[in-house]
Amino acid sequence: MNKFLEINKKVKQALENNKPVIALESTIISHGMPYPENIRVAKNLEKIAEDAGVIPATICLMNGKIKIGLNDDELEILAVSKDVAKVSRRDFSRILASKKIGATTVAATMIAANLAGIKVFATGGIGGVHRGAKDSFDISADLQEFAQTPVIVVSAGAKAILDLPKTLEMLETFGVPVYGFQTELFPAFYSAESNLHIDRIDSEKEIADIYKTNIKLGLKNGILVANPIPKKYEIPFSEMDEHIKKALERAKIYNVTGRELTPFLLAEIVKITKGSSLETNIRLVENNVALACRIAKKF
Ligand code: PSU
Ligand code: MN
Repeated sequence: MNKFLEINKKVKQALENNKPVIALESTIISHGMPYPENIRVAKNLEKIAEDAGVIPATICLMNGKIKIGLNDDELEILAVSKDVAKVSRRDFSRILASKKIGATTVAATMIAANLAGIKVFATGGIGGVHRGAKDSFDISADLQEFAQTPVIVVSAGAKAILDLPKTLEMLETFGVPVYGFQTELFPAFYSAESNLHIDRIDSEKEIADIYKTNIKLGLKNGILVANPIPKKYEIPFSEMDEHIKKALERAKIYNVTGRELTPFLLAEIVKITKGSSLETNIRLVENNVALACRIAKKF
């Protein structure tokens, strides 16, 4: 076992006894949602998993360790502290070596989950190719991670603030399978569908079977399961697009780039929609956790 790993008792026991476990990320807590909703969501996601008979493992970096499975105090620190680094692949060792607190993005959570032997991970939406990337070159490290780390990630597609066609193209280039769960249209985070076609899969078992085949073949890539938000909670794409454009303009005015951009856009959209995007964001993550639990049980 990797010497940096600190797996809590419940998760360790579950892994040793082949009981289902899912990973959860912490950037969504520290940088993706405002306080106090973030802590409420973090705890509720764990409860959804527990109620489904699955052990949740929220992941972060703390005291020079990769923590797999957090207690209430640790979740609280991530939710409240202003001093939490956003950790993607490139930041991983810096934050460990300096013993700072780091919230893990999709990329970093995949690395940690894979080290711990956790196969399924639920999040909101993955990072991807930003709009305007042909000038800014801003492409999330999440995409590269999928090319090299064998974890199943359940997500409501990619965040609608992104360039979705280019995000799918990039995933294809990296050899990353994207499966629509009971849909052939790529979900657009706040909206249940975009007009982009992906391969459809109808059962949790098929996803587990594909993962197992992939591993037997010696392939190292992850798998993206795109799970649409239930229609009754969605904000239609046409409506959302207006808000996103406004948020993007503000990012330009304030010259927000790099790792600050995604958290800035999410927070602006919450302001512009007077909180309704946050409500939608919460619903879709809950929905993803529920599906991740059902997939984890197929192993
Ligand atoms: N999805 C959300 N909220 C978030 C994120 C995703 O609903 O905060 C985070 C994830 O941790 C994802 C990260 O990995 O945003 C992508 O950031 P960037 O574009 O800087 O790579
Ligand atoms: Mn970026």
